[in-house]
Amino acid sequence: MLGACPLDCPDTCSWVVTVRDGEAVTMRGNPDHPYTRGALCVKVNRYLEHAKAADRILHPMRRVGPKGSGRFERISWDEALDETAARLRGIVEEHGGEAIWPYLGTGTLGYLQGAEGVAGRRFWNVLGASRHHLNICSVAGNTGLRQVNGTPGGMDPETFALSKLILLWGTNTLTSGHHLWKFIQEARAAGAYVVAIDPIRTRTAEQADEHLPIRPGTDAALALGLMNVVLAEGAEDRDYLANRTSGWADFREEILRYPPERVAEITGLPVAGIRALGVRLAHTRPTGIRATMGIQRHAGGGTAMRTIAAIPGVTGDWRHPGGGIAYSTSGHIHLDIDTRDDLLARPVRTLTMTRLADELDESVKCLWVYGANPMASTSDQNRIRERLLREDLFTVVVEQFPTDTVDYADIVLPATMQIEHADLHAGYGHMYLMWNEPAVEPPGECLPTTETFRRLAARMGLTEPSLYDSDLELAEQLLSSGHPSLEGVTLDRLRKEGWVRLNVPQPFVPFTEGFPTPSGRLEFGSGPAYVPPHTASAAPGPYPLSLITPASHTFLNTTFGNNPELLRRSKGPRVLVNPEDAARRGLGDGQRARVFNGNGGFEAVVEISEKVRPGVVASAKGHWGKLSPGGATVNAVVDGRDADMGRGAVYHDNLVDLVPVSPSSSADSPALSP
Ligand SMILES: Nc1nc2c(c(=O)[nH]1)N[C@H]1C(S)=C(S)[C@@H](COP(=O)(O)OP(=O)(O)OC[C@H]3O[C@@H](n4cnc5c(=O)[nH]c(N)nc54)[C@H](O)[C@@H]3O)O[C@H]1N2
Ligand SMILES: Nc1nc2c(c(=O)[nH]1)N[C@H]1C(S)=C(S)[C@@H](COP(=O)(O)OP(=O)(O)OC[C@H]3O[C@@H](n4cnc5c(=O)[nH]c(N)nc54)[C@H](O)[C@@H]3O)O[C@H]1N2
Ligand code: SF4
Ligand SMILES: [Mo]
Repeated sequence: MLGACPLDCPDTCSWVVTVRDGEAVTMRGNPDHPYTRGALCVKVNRYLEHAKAADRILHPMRRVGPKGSGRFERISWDEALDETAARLRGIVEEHGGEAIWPYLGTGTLGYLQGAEGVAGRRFWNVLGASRHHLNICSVAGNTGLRQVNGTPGGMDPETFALSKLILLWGTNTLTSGHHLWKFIQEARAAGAYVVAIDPIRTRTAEQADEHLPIRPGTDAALALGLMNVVLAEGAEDRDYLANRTSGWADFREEILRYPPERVAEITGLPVAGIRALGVRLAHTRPTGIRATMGIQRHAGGGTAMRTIAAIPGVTGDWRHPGGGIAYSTSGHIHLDIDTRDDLLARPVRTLTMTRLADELDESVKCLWVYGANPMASTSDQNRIRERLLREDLFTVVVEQFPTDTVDYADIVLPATMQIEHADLHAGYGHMYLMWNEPAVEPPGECLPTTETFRRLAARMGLTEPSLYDSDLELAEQLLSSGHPSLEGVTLDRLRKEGWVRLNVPQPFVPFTEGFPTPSGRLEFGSGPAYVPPHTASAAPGPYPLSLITPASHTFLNTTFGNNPELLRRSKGPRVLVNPEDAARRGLGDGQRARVFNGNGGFEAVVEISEKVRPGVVASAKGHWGKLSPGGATVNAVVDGRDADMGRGAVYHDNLVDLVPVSPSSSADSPALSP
């Protein structure tokens, strides 16, 4: 049976599930898919094991212990639907629909069951619920790119095979979307030079030809410095600048304010290294830039993406296959996401995902969490916990596993996993649409998100017909936008073939006919081209270390955080500390430390390493608090603060300090040992 990986990963792999006697027995990467080419990853290789795990939630449950205790009794779906329907109706009548916060995360990106299609939106519109701004991941970068190119969409990642210089900029390819690596290797075989720009010497940086260990949050300054060298070399593409871009005169002035010497001071990189890369950039066509979400999780993250996106405008790289910038291909996907906002009786407020701690106030009476694990994945964890303990808050969590968030639920509803439901997907790192056919029956009483909403609508007596559309009807509607890129892409074909490439040329070179901006040109824009990170602008204070919290190699966000083997392989929670910073604090390798700031703290095992520069520490996201010593995750120290664009999150832009934890103080920790 052909399916697709639902996880929030650019690669959206095609998989083949073998079913014997109604049971899924093997799952393999589809060898025929041009991007998957037969491989899954260290995480999803355990998907079947995970789907059968002993801790899988199989039945609806009602809280019996105090909030946060995670103590539940099994109830029937009938009881669960009666109770949730009655509570929702009561809340709408007494407080209005906006007292409901439908908190949808990225547990699945499916267009039917998850984030990309905003599952449940019709239902919430009929109730008049608050709007949920899913800003947790990529919004600052999307906004910055849109200002320049008119869309976050850029290069087809497959065309990196044709690049001659590849900048892996704030992206850990081998961990967070490794299928791109094949195309990078192809380019290398043809002579390409690969540079990683990352404060951490990641496994990707280790494989690159060169690694620039930049000071966090200073990438826009580096981009300006590189363009400064391009101008000094006289290598800007004057024809492209004159005919295909707008705002060049002003932007050129901005570039001239950033000579390599100044950029070296800001970025902490050597002048010679900046100049050498600038010269290389000036004379290597095509240059392909792979920048993903890492660089935009900063105070100036949107601006960083905007300024980096200016580079191909200056070099004219958009002329060539293998040139330009690739952030997310989502801008090239033109499915008809009909959110049915016409069903709203009146405009409603918007609540922001990463501001759960601030915005979950008395005005919210029901928090409906689905596809999300905010107690582990969202900033300002300690304040979220306080909010979730509120007695008059009705919390429903729709889940597959007993996560940190489930512990705070009043009602828990069991959700299907990908092999058990239908869904439509599009990669955000490739150019294919994918169909996921259910391979097996759901275990226990698990239901797909779509079916849960249909049943709840019926129990509430809602009469809007579109609330009862079937999964296949929803998929047909999504495919019916009439956009030329979907010509020939039908549901029948998807179901038969598993995946279909968008109807675009191969190789795909975007913007040859102009940019989807107001001027039709690449827009350099105005305003500051570099916004310093919080960690640089904050006055010297009690927390001197800059913390990065990147993707874990063994988890996908907090998904798989409870898989015993992947947890063991993560060796975590761990924190990377430079030898200088460790010595100053009397920290030894392998010792447990508390990482803390004014928000709170979490515990991690110290790994002393030159992989991080002095002043920078790193600890991966994805661990569950309840399985960690001390009961908290990295997000206990992450501020609930907005990036410069789109209210993006600032996961890599926080100040902390470390102290050793004496063995006695954590001996009574409820957690597994790492
Ligand atoms: N294995 C695995 N894969 C994943 C995920 C996962 O949790 N695990 N998460 C998925 C999700 S949700 C997403 S959004 C993507 C994210 O994928 P990535 O964009 O790769 O996200 P991060 O790991 O946050 O950051 C990437 C790199 O940016 C670096 N970085 C941080 N700050 C800066 C900076 O200021 N400048 C520069 N130049 N580099 C910086 C980090 O050190 C890190 O190595 O990956 C997806 N893939
Ligand atoms: N410190 C730090 N924190 C981060 C980040 C970081 O870089 N650093 N990155 C952020 C990013 S990029 C992202 S995208 C967010 C992700 O944060 P979340 O959106 O909270 O995603 P997950 O933590 O993976 O939790 C998803 C949950 O959805 C469940 N799930 C999966 N499929 C389904 C389904 O079909 N139905 C239902 N009901 N549930 C399902 C899974 O079991 C899982 O528990 O985390 C953010 N958190
Ligand atoms: S997590 Fe990414 S690399 Fe792993 S199977 Fe899913 S799409 Fe492929
Ligand atoms: Mo994400």
